[in-house]
Amino acid sequence: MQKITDVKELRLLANKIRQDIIKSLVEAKSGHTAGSLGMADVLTALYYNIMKHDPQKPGWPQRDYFILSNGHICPVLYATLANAGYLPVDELMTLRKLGTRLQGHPHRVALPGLETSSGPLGSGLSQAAGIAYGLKMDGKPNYVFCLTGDGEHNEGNLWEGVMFAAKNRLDNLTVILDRNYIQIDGTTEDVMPLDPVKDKYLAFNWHVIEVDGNDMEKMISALSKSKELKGKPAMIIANNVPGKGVSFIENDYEWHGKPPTPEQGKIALAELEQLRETITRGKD
Ligand SMILES: Cc1ncc(C[n+]2csc(CCOP(=O)(O)OP(=O)(O)O)c2C)c(N)n1
Ligand SMILES: [Mg+2]
Repeated sequence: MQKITDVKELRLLANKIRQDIIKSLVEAKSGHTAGSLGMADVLTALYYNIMKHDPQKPGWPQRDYFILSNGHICPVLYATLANAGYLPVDELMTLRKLGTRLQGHPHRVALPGLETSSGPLGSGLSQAAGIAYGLKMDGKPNYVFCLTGDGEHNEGNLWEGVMFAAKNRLDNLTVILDRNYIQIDGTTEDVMPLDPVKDKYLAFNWHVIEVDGNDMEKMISALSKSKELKGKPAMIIANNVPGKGVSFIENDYEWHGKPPTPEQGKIALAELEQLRETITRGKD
């Protein structure tokens, strides 16, 4: 796919993806809003600038892999894949409906472009490490990206993947931590403190980069840098605002797993539209 380098264009795409997330969640009447909005910049950076992939050929052997381990935020993945051309944008309105390809948690065989099924937390990092290991065994240059949640780090089996990746020096793997400090029923630090997460990954023998996950320019440079790092897997701690772009959703764990009502959806879309105009005018 053609790489987009213009930061303004990328920010406008992330805004469009956020609007599509809101629309699909309002229509579905259920689903995960905060994490999806928070990760729109990261997925835009990956799919429009960083990864080698072809929406016309989802199984292209030379593609880079994206593994969504925190499967519940799939509305952002579906909206990104749709806007990139993997599926019609209109199909986003079928989210969570009976028989849809857009299941409430990603179902790999249902939709081209999905590399794994996810939803049960804790497995994606190991799956990504396994793919990266296999690619190395075959001497292939493909790169693997994996997104994980911070609440997801409460799953003990995730740390087995962290050790495996370090042991096998998987420098064809970048894991991004959706560091939004919320999870299903509270803040991460209340439920099960994760900090100092940077020190933890350094102690597990990973490269670590910390970045503002809502800053497109910085996110792209962190992702590009992580691909160049050698000898160890890379962790990017993407600090971000859950619900980013919609004032009444931001930084509130109550929005982890509920959709906007139609009225709230209208307000959310109006806010995002205003943001779009600000970006277009270059004032933000
Ligand atoms: C194995 C497993 N246990 C519990 C759940 C239920 N669950 C879904 S999301 C979630 C919280 C995850 O927190 P985080 O990864 O930080 O997601 P965020 O709230 O930031 O979107 C939990 C406990 C699950 N999906 N899988
Ligand atoms: Mg979280």
